[in-house]
Amino acid sequence: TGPSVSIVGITGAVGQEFLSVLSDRNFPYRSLKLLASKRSAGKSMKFENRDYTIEELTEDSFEGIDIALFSAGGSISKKFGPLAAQKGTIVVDNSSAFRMDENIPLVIPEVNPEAMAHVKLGSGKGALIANPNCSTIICLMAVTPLHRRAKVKRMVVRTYQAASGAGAAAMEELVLEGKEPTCNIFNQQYAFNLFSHNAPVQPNGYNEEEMKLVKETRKIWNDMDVKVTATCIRVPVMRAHAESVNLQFENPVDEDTARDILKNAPGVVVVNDRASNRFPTPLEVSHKDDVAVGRVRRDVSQDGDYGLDIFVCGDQIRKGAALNAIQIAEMLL
Ligand code: 2RA
Repeated sequence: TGPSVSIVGITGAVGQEFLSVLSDRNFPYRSLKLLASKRSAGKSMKFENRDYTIEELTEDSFEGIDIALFSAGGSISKKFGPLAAQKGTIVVDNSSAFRMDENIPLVIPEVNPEAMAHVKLGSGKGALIANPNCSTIICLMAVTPLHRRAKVKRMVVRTYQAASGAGAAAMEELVLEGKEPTCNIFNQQYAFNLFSHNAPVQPNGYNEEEMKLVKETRKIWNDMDVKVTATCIRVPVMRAHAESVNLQFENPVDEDTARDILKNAPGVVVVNDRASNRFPTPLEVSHKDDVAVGRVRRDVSQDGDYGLDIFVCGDQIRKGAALNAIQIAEMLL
């Protein structure tokens, strides 16, 4: 029983995390097909006591597949995503290929499940569903419960993004083991350093990662008026992003109420121990499902209870990618 599932990009960090999440959540799949490029085809893998052979991704890969989880980069998604959907497969895509397409839902299950209400498993109709960018998911997991209560007018985000978001090779560059730091992945030294995010800078001076936060937030909240600005920084941390978020609200929300709202928010834990100066860290959220929020405080630069500062950390590979995609797949069951 359960749907037939395929994973596109099984050799990548997110591809591998799809397997861990499927297993951790006992996702009820009927069959599993592992797809990758020609280079990896033929290799064998063990998963849940079964042997699998990685198959080459081709136009025929989606015959009889109910759900396909894609994480193999934008160009593969653009080529094979629509093809799979035409064959009746529901594609959950982790790339940026379809995120801003107005006909394709961009979904965080805890935030806007209604956006994919029209997608039905077993209807014979395929579909594309986009997974938001990791920094957007982690930010909106914490901010949306507050937005529901007091309506965010303006949001200022500063990110501290981990190596995992740039792929397995960037993570390896941080494993020094006595070696001198190298500059193989970015155009400058990564270990013991930090720099403006490596995404291309646009004519308006923002890089693409920053504009993803602006545009994806508007689409997910279905609020074209919300003001968002962001500065994204790559830091030498392995696999969890941190974000400092300043909020301006339309309606008042005091600090204690905000903390209570966050404590009750699904997928969120509050780590806010002022007395011992303990707040969320990337290390503590690594390999965890929940996003951690702390430093919850009234913004003293704003009048009354109309402004808050918070600090958020979330595992980039898990909630920022694989877990969110599999939660989307679970909503189809
Ligand atoms: C990052 N945007 O740079 C990536 C992950 N999706 O962290």
